[in-house]
Amino acid sequence: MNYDKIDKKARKILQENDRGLYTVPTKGLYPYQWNWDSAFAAWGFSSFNVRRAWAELETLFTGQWDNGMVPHIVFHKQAIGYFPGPDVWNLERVPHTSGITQPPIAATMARAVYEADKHYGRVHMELLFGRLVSWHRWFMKNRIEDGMVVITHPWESGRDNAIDWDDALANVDGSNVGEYHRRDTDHVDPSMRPKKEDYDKYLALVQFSRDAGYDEKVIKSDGPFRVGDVGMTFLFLRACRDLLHIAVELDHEVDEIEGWIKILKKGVERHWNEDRGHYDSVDVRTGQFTNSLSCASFLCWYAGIKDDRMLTHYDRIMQTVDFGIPSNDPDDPHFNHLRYWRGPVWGMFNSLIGIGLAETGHTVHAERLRKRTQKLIAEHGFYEYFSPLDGAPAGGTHFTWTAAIWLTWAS
Ligand code: 9WN
Repeated sequence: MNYDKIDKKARKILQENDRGLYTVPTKGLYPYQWNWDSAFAAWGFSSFNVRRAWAELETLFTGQWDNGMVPHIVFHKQAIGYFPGPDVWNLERVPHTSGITQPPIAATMARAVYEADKHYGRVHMELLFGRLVSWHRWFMKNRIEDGMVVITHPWESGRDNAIDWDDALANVDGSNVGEYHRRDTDHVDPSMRPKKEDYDKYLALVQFSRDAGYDEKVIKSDGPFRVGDVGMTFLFLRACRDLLHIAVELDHEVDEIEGWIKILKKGVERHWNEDRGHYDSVDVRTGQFTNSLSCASFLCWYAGIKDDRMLTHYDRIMQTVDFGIPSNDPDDPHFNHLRYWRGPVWGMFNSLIGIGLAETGHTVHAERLRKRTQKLIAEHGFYEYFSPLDGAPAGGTHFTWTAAIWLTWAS
């Protein structure tokens, strides 16, 4: 296979999705700047245009709120084709944003961009550092319970309709949200997207937060959905470690960040579901585990946790499917190989799991995952996600983060 051609195609996708100073995840389906997609985009750009990579991160932080929160979408410019848009979130600030956050991987990707060219990146890293610290401080102040990162909306996890959230969503009433027109199913086969009953609940949660004036105290005391997301905890722990590394490099205070890492390591222990023998999310309203083994549980290594207990599950799952790692355990009765976060394999998730495996000494596992992901993308294209059973492409096409991880990790 001629990888030069595919490399070129990957760069072309980033350029096509480039809106000047930010990148859309893909044309049509997602016409705005998404938080963690942009962090992946910056990583991708860093392989051939470091300058553009910094612009991506800096534009994302123009959406940062005064309290430090970095929203999951920044609506720089009105676009059709996506629901819910800025009018639904109803926030006064400019640029318009959504009112929830997303996995905080920006510090991790900023470190990667910085390391691609330290000479050029030094001043950019200096400027972004304080903003990253204030976002992380927002998490520590508002979203940590028992050391776990709590999400208040499934969209915050980045794994919207994961099986993990099913039980917790039973507490959300979606029956009074009124009429609305979804746009995602205009672009993608509805059988590959969340169901209507899920969307009703997503909207009910948006309306709840909006009516609460996005007040974190009210959301914590009265919010109908609050889950300690194992993926968020691992990614945030990783990001805090990267932030610490940056702080040392730039000669900044480290005590506060070291304190965060200590707390999050305790959270990792709380995520261990002894009965099922794997890391799991926790419904903090009830204290119950979600009893769901998803791709997020395998981020333990990326978070720097040296834990061979997860390898047994990893090996079993990889033997069951052709292309791992699926977003949910195929042995789960709710597994669906094409429905979004309930089974499909996501290249960007593989890159994080693979890096974690390599860093913790599981080099054979890591290399196998990288090679399988390479084959998946080379043979099927730069799709949003794929069936783990046969690699069939699904969701959006010409996808930014799939192109980004091809350039930085998979190829
Ligand atoms: C809601 C953009 C985003 C990703 C998420 C993915 C999906 C949005 C949606 O697309 O979520 O934020 O409308 O489905 O689940 O991880 O950031 O690619």
